[in-house]
Amino acid sequence: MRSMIIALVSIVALFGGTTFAEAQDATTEIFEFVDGNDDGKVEQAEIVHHVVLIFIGLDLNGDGVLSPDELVDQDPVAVTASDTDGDGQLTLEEAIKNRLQEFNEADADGDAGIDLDEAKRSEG
Ligand SMILES: [Ca+2]
Ligand SMILES: [Ca+2]
Ligand SMILES: [Ca+2]
Repeated sequence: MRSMIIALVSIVALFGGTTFAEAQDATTEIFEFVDGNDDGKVEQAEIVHHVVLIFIGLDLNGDGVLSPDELVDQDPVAVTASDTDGDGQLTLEEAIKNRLQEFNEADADGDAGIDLDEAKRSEG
């Protein structure tokens, strides 16, 4: 099971051109980056917001689907995990669904937000 913070790391890595290893050393910065309204929690809306932005950025031909050639730079394990219908392509729905699933797994106290403690705990 991949953790929430891995999801956040891959999100930020896409944006910043940071390598995966570099990003993993910076849990707090990543957290603050994704926490768009600075309330100390990452909410579902903030996750969806980032997924949509990333999706648009990756969908080079603008057909609303991420095809294998648009996913070459992504972690293949993450891509496979997100590709629920196994057709080798990612729809926005698949991308969001997978992130929200990770969100729910990381949200230990069920308050619909991931605080920094939960993010760090989900790392292990
Ligand atoms: Ca927030
Ligand atoms: Ca596409
Ligand atoms: Ca698919």
